[in-house]
Amino acid sequence: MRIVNAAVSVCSPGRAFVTVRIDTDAGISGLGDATLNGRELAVASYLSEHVLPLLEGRDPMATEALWQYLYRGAYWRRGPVTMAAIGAIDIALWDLKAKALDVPLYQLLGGASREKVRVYGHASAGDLDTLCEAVARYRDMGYEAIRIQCTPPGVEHGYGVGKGDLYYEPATPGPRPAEETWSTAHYLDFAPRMFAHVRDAFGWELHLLHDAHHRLTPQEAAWLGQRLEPHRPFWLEDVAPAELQEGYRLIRRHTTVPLALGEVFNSIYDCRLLLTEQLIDYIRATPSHCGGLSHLLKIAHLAEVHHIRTGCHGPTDVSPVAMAAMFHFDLAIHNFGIQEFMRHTEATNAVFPHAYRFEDGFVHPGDVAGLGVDYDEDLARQHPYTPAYLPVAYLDDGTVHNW
Ligand code: EZ4
Ligand code: CO
Repeated sequence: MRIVNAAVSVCSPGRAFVTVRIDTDAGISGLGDATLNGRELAVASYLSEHVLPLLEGRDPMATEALWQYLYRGAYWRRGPVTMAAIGAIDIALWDLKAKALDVPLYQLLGGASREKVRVYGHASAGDLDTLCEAVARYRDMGYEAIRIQCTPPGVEHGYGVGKGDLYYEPATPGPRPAEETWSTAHYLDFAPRMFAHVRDAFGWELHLLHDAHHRLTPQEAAWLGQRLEPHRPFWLEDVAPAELQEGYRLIRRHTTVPLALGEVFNSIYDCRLLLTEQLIDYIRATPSHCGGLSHLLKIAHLAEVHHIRTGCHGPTDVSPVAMAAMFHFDLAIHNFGIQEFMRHTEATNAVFPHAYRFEDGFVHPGDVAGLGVDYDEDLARQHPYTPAYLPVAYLDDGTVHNW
């Protein structure tokens, strides 16, 4: 079997997605997701100008060799654009390989290690009572694990607060990023009260998660972690930026709160120290942003050696193609922890019909050969690309902060 064609396309059924399709002379095709929120055209161009023309005539079953060729062969290593592009090719090749062997992809990753994949949903609101209503709505849908985000009083924009009921999308359409203001002091005052309020309302029946979205220093993160311990969060996510991995030693020394990190990581080198020193509990790296399944498997195996579990990033800015890749991965690896599962809109699901299904707080990837996802290209063409950006955050004195 040989690759005869490879193409990338960008569509916006409500939000932008970058999709790769690889075709073979055997008539089998594979799909990959190259979406990088707010930087879609950079990845599409890297793919169409520099990667896709190299694939013709190659053996699509040689997933590892092709990965190494694209990674080492570029000379310029790592980085979000490059690794999202390599990730999309790799996912498409695994899809192809599983279709060629006529098995659901998880069978090639070790087979099922569990019956189903536990997922968490996103409850958010502008005040605590509405937040409890949102938590109850997710609980009633069957979610056993729920991320809670609420706008702190005195803060103009809390991170992670959606506009609608069930859909959360942080990017806003337009030629420039939206601007938001942030106050760490108000947030630190409020976050423990938010947890206390939700625990009072729901007791211990639910796993509660929370995302600080890179806004604290390690010392502030340690302070917050201590105060959340009595409420036993499932995890506290992205409490501080991790360019300085050693910074997490400080957080770790001061709190037992479980830490999750890594949704912006694009290679194993972003988390090597975090894993080998057991500085985190859950690794958030995700296949489409982190070099595909081939690379993510290496991260998961290194994590397993150090008693760290996975918690793949699964936001709405990852298409159903990469979501399916995660569900197959989650079902197969031993050290799976939990899977983020935000809900795509009906418009998105129509463009990417898929076999994975949600039931009572869990997802199963389905038993269709390959990933179990299709791409309706005619429908996609009816949703042309619309530029959208993630917001930029400022402190109240105008200093640029981490969004
Ligand atoms: O803000 O994917 O845990 N999930 C998140 C996400 C990110 C977006 C950025 O594009 O933090 O919602
Ligand atoms: Co996050």
